[in-house]
Amino acid sequence: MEDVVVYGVPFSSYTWSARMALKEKGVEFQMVESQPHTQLQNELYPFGKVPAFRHGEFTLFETTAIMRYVDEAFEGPALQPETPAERAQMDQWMSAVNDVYYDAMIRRLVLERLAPMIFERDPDELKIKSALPDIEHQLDILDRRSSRPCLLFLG
Ligand SMILES: N[C@@H](CCC(=O)N[C@@H](CS)C(=O)NCC(=O)O)C(=O)O
Repeated sequence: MEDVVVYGVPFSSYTWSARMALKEKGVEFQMVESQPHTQLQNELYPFGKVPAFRHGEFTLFETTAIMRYVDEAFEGPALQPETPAERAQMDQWMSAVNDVYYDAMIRRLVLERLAPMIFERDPDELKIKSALPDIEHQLDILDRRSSRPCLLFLG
């Protein structure tokens, strides 16, 4: 098999998504630890974010593009639903996660809570506090739209 490589930060949620798609598909790959905005990452992803992906000579950035490519380019169990309606719902939720959920859950809560480790500064407690009602609302919507309830521990 040609080289399959994910370039990213192990704890990054988007890097996890790319790796999970490869794992679910049963594709062997190498994980190269690469921080955002380094020379390597800027070469692979014009805006320097993680993850980036390489399959032989072919490179990609943007997690949904990577996951869709992984599903369609390799043998293994299908990761996407078959019907147009179900695929559209998949796109709808991935887009909502990118556009809405990521900001509150990751930027304003998780990254802020991990600020001492990542940015070497104190967490911005006001930012975290402002994220909590938004997250509660977002998870409530997921609960109402999904057959699997979300567990919420915001206390
Ligand atoms: N739209 C991108 C978002 C990727 C992203 O935001 N990655 C974060 C880590 S989880 C990152 O690189 N952050 C650094 C930055 O935004 O400068 C994708 O879907 O791959």
